[in-house]
Amino acid sequence: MSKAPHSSALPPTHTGNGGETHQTAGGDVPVMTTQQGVPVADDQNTLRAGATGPALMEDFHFREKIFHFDHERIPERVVHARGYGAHGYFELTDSLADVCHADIFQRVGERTPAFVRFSTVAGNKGSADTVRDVRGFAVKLYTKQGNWDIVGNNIPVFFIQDAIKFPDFVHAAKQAPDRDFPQAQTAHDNFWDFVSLSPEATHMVMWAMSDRAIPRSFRFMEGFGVHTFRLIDAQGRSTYVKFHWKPKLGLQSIVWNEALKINGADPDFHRRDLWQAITSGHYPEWELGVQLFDDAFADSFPFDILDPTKLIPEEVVPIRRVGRLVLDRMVDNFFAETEQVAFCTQNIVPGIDFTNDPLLQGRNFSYLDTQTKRLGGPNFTHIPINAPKCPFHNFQQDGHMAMHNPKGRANYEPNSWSQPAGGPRESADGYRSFPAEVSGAKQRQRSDSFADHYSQARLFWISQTPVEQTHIRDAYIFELSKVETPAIRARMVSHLRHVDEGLAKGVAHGLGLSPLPEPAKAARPVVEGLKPSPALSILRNGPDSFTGRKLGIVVTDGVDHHMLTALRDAVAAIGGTVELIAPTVGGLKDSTGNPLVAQQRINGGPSVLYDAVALLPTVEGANTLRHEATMRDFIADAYAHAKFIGHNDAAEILLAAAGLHPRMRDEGVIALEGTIDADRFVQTCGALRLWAREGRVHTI
Ligand code: HDE
Repeated sequence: MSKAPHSSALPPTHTGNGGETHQTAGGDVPVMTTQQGVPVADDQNTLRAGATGPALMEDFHFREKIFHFDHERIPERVVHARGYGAHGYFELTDSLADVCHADIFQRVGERTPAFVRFSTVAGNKGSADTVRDVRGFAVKLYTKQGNWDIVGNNIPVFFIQDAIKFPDFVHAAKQAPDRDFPQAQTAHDNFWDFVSLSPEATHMVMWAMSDRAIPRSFRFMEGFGVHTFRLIDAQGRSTYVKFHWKPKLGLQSIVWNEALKINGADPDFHRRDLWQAITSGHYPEWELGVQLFDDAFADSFPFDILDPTKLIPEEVVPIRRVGRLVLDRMVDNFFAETEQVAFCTQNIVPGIDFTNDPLLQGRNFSYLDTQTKRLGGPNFTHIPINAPKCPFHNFQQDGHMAMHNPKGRANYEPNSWSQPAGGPRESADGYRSFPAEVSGAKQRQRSDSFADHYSQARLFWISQTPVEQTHIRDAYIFELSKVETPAIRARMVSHLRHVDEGLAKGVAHGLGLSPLPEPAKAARPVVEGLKPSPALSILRNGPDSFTGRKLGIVVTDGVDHHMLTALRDAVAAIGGTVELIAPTVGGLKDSTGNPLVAQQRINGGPSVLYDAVALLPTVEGANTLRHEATMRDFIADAYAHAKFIGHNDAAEILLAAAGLHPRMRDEGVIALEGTIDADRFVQTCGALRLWAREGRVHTI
C-alpha cells in the first residue's frame, strides 16, 4: 500500500507487506531503504576499497540503484507518443436511458471518474506541442460496469478507410527511415507522396491544413469519437451514435507563424496551459454530445456512415448534449499515470457496441496488442490507472507482474469449489453484442459506398470563413513548398481541383506551379448542392469573451499601480489570467512602491505566448526598451498575428520602434489612457483577433 509522500521532496513511502510502519530518522522523515527494505546508511558514495581505490562489485545498494535507473524507459507509443493527461469526472446532465442501457447514461447528476490524455500523433515523446498535427483526445471512463474508452481525436474524420493502411500512413508521416527527419512534421515528401496517392485522405488533409491542427490549447478544441458506434437500449435495440466533445470555452487556434515561434519559445505550451488552468482552479470543461440516427437515415445519407473519412453535419443530425466532462486534477506522477495509461478501443461497456467500420475493427486489435508491447505484458490492467474502479473477477492469472491472482483452489470455470451450483456463471447484466445480421462473400474489397473522396473535402472548404480559407490555402503552400519533388506537389494540386478550383489555383500560384495540373481521376463526382456546415468553422464557434485566455502585460520598474490593477482586475473578473513581462523578473516595484514579480523576462516571454498584450512601461523604461530587439519583436509579432494591443502614452515610442507607425494603428491598437479603459480593452480582447489586419500584413 502506498502512502502519500510526506513532502514532494522525499521519496515515496510504502508500508510493509504486513502493514509495518517506518523507522524514522527523527521527526517525520522516513529512513531511506533499498527495494528490499534494507535501511541505507550512505546514498552518496559507492563502496570502495580505500578512499581512492576501485569500486566493489558487492555494493548491492549501488547495483540495485543503477540497475533500476537503467530500466526506467519503456517504448514510447508508436503514434501519439507525446501526450498529457489529467483526471476529472463525467457528469450526466440528460439521461440517455431512452436509447441506451449503459449504466453511465442512466442517472442525471451522477458523476463517473474519468482520465483524459491529449496528444500529438507524429512527433516523438520529446517533440514540441504546437506542431501542425491531429490531436488525440482519449477519454477513459471508469464506469460502474467497467472501463469505457472513447479513444478519439480533435478531428472528426480520418486519413484512411481501412486499418490495414495504417502502418503505411504512419511510416509516411513520421521521419523518413534513412535520415530520421523531419521530426513531428507533415511538411515533407513522404507524407505528401502517400496522401496524394491515397485520394481517400483528401478530406482529412483539408482539416490537417486548417487551424484545427494548431489548436491554441487542449482546452479550446473539440473531440470526436470519429467512428459510428451503436447504443443499445434495455430491449436490445440499436441506435447509431457519433460522439462529440464540445469545449465550454469555445474553439480557438493559433496562427501558423505563431505556432512556429511558440515551438521555440515554449515547446510545452499546451502542457503548461493545462497544468496552469487546472492547478489554478480554472477547470477545463467539455460537453458530451451525441448524434443519434437509425438505419433509415443511414440508408438515405449520401455517404456511408461506416466510412471514417466522412462526417455527418450537425445541421443534418443535431447534437444532443447529455453530459459534461470536467478535468480538475493533475496526475501525481506523469509516468505512473499519463505514460502508463492504456487506452483500448475495445474497452466498451454494456449498452455500447461497435459497427462494421473497418478502421474501428482494426483498431480493436491494435490497441491491446500495442499495450502489451509497451507495458511489458498482459497485466497492464493491474496498473492502478488502467484498473477498473468497479469490482472485477475472473480466472486470468500469472504473467509478468501479476498482482491479482485468484485466491484459493478454483482458477477455472465451471467449478464446484466457488459455485454452489457448480455451473458457469451467467449475468443478466453481462455484455451482449448486438446480434447484427452478417452475410457476404469473404473477400478483400473496398465498398463502392466508400468511393466519394472529394465531396466532404469540399463541404469542409465551403463551411470556412474567408480568413480560415486563406489559412488553409497558405498551409498547403507552406507544406508543399517543403516537398522537394515537383511531381508530388502537382499531384496534390490535381486533387484540390475537385475540392475547389479557387483553392487549387491559389495553391498552384503560391508554389509557382504552372500550368495548372489536370484534375485527378475521380471515382465519383462531387455531390452537387452541398450546404455549408457552420459547425465546421472555428471562427464561427469561437468564444465571445476573454474567459480562460491570457493577457501579457509589459511593465517596467515604477509601472502605474492604478492602470496595472485595473487591467488585472478586469481580466480576473472574467476568469482570464495575466502574466507580467519585464526587463528583470525580480526587483520591480509599482508606482506606489509595492513589490512586483514578473513571470517572464522580456527575452523569455514573447508575445506569441499570449492571447492579447498590453504595454505599460514608464517613460524611462520605454526609453531603455526601445533599443531592445526582443521588445520590438514582441510588438511586431503581436501586430502581425492580429492580436489586440493595449498601450499607455509612454509606449508610443515602443510602437514606433517596432515599425508600428501611426498610419498602421487600427482599432486593434488601443490607447489605455486611464483606468476606465481597462474594462473596454479586455472586452474587446474577447474577439481574440482583429482578423481584418491579417490581410494587410501579408503580401505574398
Ligand atoms: Fe490510434 N493508435 N490507431 N487512432 N490512437 C494508438 O495505441 C491505430 C486512429 C488514437 O493517449 C496506438 O496506445 C490504428 C483513429 C489516440 O494513449 C495504436 C488505427 C483515431 C491514441 C493505434 C488508428 C485514433 C492512439 C499507439 C487505424 C481517432 C493515443 C499507442 C485503424 C478516432 C491514446 C497506443 C493515448 C494511439 C492504432 C487510427 C486515436 C498503435 C491501427 C481513427 C487518441 O494502437
